[in-house]
Amino acid sequence: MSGGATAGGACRFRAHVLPGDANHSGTVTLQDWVQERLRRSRSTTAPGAGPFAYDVLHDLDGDGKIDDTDLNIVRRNLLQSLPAAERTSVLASARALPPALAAALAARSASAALPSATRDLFSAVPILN
Ligand SMILES: [Ca+2]
Repeated sequence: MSGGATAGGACRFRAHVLPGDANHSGTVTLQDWVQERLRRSRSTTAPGAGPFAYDVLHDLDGDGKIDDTDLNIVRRNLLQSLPAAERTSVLASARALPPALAAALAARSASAALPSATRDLFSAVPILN
């Protein structure tokens, strides 16, 4: 909960970014690649119709078209997953834990997870002191 349910409390938000995870499963899989491939050549100006019409979630670079660049984003990140500890901490933060407990869980998650540029950029833990 933003502000920790306290007026003037710190607002902490966490964003998870996994390039290529078009279906938001938490892992970039062959399914993401197939869905990209079936939407190839769709764009905002020629969206097509049906289940494989243009979908902004599959336009991974946001250029308005689904093309080889988007397929390459999936290919480069194939089998990458969000760290399990990150997913756990999202659930924990959604339950509005007391700030001290939330900070302890975040610190434990940060130390237990694999190195992650995404976590470094979007973590609640400062990367610069
Ligand atoms: Ca694109």
